[in-house]
Amino acid sequence: MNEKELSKYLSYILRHKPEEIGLELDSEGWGNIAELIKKSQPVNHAPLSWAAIQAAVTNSDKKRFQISDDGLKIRAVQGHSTAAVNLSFAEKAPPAFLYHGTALRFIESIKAQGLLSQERQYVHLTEDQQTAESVGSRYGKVKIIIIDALKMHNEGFKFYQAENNVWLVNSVPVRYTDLGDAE
Ligand code: HQG
Repeated sequence: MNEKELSKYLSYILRHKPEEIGLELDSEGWGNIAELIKKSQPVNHAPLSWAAIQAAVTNSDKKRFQISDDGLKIRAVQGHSTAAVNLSFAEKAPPAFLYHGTALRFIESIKAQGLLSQERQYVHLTEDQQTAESVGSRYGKVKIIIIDALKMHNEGFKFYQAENNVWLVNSVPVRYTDLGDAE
């Protein structure tokens, strides 16, 4: 596995399917690295190395992963869909506006339902339009949605920020977006 493949593999196991290799994650998302290496071996013919894992963590463009202070455990800092994990994010007031990049073809549905977390635990938002652009373009022709985040927060919605600065919220009603009021 090259570094990109390893990063995708780590995302898959640590965010979505730890059970696929029988890896136990605690509620904060931590899994034991030695166990991850051992249990990955049947899936990945060449054994993963500590150094490769460390490099994938350090070089992750979005800082997706974290290694524990004692060096023994690893977790994804956001993006989970697995019910085994429930990270205890601290609530935080967001900036005035946040961005969400999506595909143009999802817009009608988003206008009808607002932004929903879909398979993941939260809707992911960013302060950075460039990031929103690249996130949205994974699914097709991109559309950037502007979210009136501080207003939402002031009206009672809880916002969280992951270690890698991604903003998280349970859902975004369409009235807080620049898509119009229809709900
Ligand atoms: C869309 C990446 C129809 C939503 C990024 C998105 C992010 C709706 C898709 C992280 C909808 C879900 C997450 C509705 C939302 N109707 N479509 N009502 N509400 N959607 O991948 O935000 O590279 O689960 O717009 O950096 O794209 O993986 O979420 O297009 O932080 O580390 O449903 O993934 O990080 O897609 O991306 P996703 P996302 P990584």
